[in-house]
Amino acid sequence: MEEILVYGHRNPDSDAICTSIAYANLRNILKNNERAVAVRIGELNEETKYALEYFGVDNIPYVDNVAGKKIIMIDHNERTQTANGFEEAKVLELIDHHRIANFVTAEPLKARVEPYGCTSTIVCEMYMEKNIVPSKKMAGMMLSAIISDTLLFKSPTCTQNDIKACEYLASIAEVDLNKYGMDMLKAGTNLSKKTLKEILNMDMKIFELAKGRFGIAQINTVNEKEPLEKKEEYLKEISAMIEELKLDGFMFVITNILTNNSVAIVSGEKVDVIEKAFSKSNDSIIELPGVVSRKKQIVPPLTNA
Ligand SMILES: [Mn+2]
Repeated sequence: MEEILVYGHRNPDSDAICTSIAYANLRNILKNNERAVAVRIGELNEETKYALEYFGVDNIPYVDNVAGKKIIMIDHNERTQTANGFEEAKVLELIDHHRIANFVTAEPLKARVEPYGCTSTIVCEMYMEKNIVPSKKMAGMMLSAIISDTLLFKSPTCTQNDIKACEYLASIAEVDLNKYGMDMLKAGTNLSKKTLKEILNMDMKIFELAKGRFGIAQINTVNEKEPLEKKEEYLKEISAMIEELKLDGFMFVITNILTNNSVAIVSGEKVDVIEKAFSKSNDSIIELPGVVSRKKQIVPPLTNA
């Protein structure tokens, strides 16, 4: 049987992983002449591990290169965020909730893009359109992705569709959204086993903007003082990444999931562009009060700057 790889972006988060699992499941329920296989192109973070363990879902295989494969892209479309060998793959479908940028395919494709808070909300609606009730496990995957991307509905990216889908999924999965959501988000703030370099790469995306190539990494925390105490060490690692990835600027955004404020450690030749987008840095630090969403509150001002 022909295999179709379903995968989310590099440095995968819960949306990239859990939505790939839920969508591969839906494809397999609907079609039987091909087999959709959810795969990942990076390591699971602690939050996603928590979600998979809680709902008893197996980890998915790691794939290094998608050349020659049929693929379905989830939760991303930018070239810098997708798999190696993308140019030699056949893109069947795209399901996403990000801006469209640097996305070129050789052939026509099916695309479903909505300005929702999470890709799983789109996939949940696809289940509903086909009159398929997701299993408890799949409902658990989708609601975990929605909680993660919307920070339990607190992100400005969150829409009524996300809340409605998440509440519907919680009724199937039989979880208390607030209790499970906080436990899952907190699991993601556990960085004790990680090196600084790993922390910076956990959720780092590269954006090609008019003014240059910017790396934006984001972590969730319940106490931003801890990472800020290691600022000088982080700046050293960031310099190495700027060199290695040929970046013009870098923002390391530390988001407090209890207060919903962020603070960023910034660096690079074009730090002035970052300052123009937000505010002057003080000793490589920019305060970002009320900012929790990279997609809606960081990338657009940086693009405009
Ligand atoms: Mn997402």
